[in-house]
Amino acid sequence: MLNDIQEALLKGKKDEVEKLVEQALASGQSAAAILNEGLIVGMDRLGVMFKNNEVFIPEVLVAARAMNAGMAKLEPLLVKEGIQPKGTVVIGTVKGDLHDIGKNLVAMMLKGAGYKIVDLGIDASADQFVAAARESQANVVALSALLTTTMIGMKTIVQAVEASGLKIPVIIGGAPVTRDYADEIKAEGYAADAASAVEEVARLLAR
Ligand code: B1M
Repeated sequence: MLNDIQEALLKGKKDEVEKLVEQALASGQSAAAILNEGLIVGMDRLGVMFKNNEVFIPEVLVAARAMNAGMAKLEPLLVKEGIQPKGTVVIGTVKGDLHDIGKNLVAMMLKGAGYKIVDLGIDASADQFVAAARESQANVVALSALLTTTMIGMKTIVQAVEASGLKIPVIIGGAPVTRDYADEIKAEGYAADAASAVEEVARLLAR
């Protein structure tokens, strides 16, 4: 069934992905397995096809829409109810970057772990991050970038948070981002995937 989810995702069949996710849940599959072995593997396969010019942006967009629809079905199960927030995280995809699936996943996992999330969406500027962090009295600012061209902008945001006088850490992530790059731009936190992002935020707040 997880394979069927991958296939439906590759074809961008949103309604079918939603239906298959519901069926998988009803058959006892865990939300984590559906996410990791169904939706994410499907998206990885699509990434390879995109790279090999076997699919193009329109197909990737409809698959992304199907992925988000599937994730929305899983979200209530990944998010625990009635917990006092452990802290507030302002999250967004940085300026010039429109990729939001990974960022949404990180936001969802953090929500599930008990954090309040202020999501700035995509194409978010340094000013937006600083204003939202100030307004929400955030404990952490979290930046996502999927392009080598936009990850460079993370440095501006780290510097803007520092210059604003808000004494809160910045965590960065996304496919091209590395721990070395985080060190280079003086971002205190880095995570390679959504689960590690939860651990990293907890580490930053425990200091
Ligand atoms: Co784009 N794209 N894309 N794309 N796209 C990539 C990223 C690319 C690697 C494809 C390729 O060439 N193989 C390539 C980037 C090359 C590079 O710079 N190194 C690329 C390109 C080139 C482009 C365009 C420039 C294409 C064009 O127009 N010629 C263009 C740029 C648009 C822009 O942003 N300005 C573009 C456009 C798009 C779409 C809009 C069509 C679509 C995005 C739709 C959407 O997000 N709503 C899209 C997609 C879907 C992809 C691929 C296929 C899939 C990305 C994805 O969602 N992965 C991608 C290829 C690939 O990655 N295999 C590709 C699934 C997701 C769960 O993983 O986002 O990596 P990911 O998130 C992970 C981790 O990175 C991490 O945790 C997540 C879960 O484990 N993580 C964090 C992410 N953020 C984090 C933050 C953290 C911590 C961890 O802390 C805060």
